Amino acid sequence: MYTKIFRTVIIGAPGSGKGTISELIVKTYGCLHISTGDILRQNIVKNTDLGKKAKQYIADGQLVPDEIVTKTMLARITEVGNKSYILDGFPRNIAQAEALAAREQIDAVITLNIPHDVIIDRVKNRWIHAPSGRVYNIGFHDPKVPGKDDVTGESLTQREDDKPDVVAKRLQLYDELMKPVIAWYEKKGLVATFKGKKTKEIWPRVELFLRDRMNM
Ligand code: G5P
Ligand code: MG
Repeated sequence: MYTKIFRTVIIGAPGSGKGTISELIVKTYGCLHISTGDILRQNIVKNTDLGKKAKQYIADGQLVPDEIVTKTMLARITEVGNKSYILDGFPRNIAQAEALAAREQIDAVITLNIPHDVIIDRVKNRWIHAPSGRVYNIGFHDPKVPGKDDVTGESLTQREDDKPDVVAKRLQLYDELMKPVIAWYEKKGLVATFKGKKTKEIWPRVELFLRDRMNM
């Protein structure tokens, strides 16, 4: 367990493995995983005001408006308090990056660079347990019982935004909005980029990078 506070942002296209790598970071370093998409999907399942506002944007592959997301994420970060965390899915544009920087000092930014054809293949096989955010993939990380969550036994679902036309839109939006955000963090000397097709090849490199940044 790492004892100093360390705040990481993970950036990558839809389906690039941000959630998967974040879970490995959580297991290895004991920090918290704060995922915007998971928070929004949990609110959709519970049909909260936030969920009702976010639902259509997500289904269409559009960003949920900044004022809603930034407020939600900064509130979550306040709740977390003085703990190490990995931020997944936030910031998503320069306005969000600036709002975050005004509040928090980020120690490292991991970017995942996975070919789009690999991503398109992967998300076809993605199944999730929306209430918890647990993610499965047929042939890569299968549930113990087909179609059921390992922990609760509840049914798994596919994401509304994993339909091929919506995935294409999300990939295009990612390229457009995230290049400037990555350049913005690069100027601050925070970025490490990991290229590859498989999480099992990328993860050992991410682990080494974090170990080095944390001076472990
Ligand atoms: P999300 O939820 O942030 P995305 O699009 O950024 O969504 P996504 O789709 O959740 O990212 P990921 O987390 O990068 O992808 O990938 P993952 O789930 O870990 O891995 C993808 C699949 O591949 C999984 O099934 C996994 O098991 C499998 N896999 C992993 N590694 C391998 C491997 O090596 N091999 C194989 N075969 N499979 C593997 O955002 C969703 C929406 O919420 C809104 C937007 O509408 C957004 O579109 N939103 C925001 N709106 C405004 N501002 C923000 N900051 C917002 N954040 C979210
Ligand atoms: Mg994710």
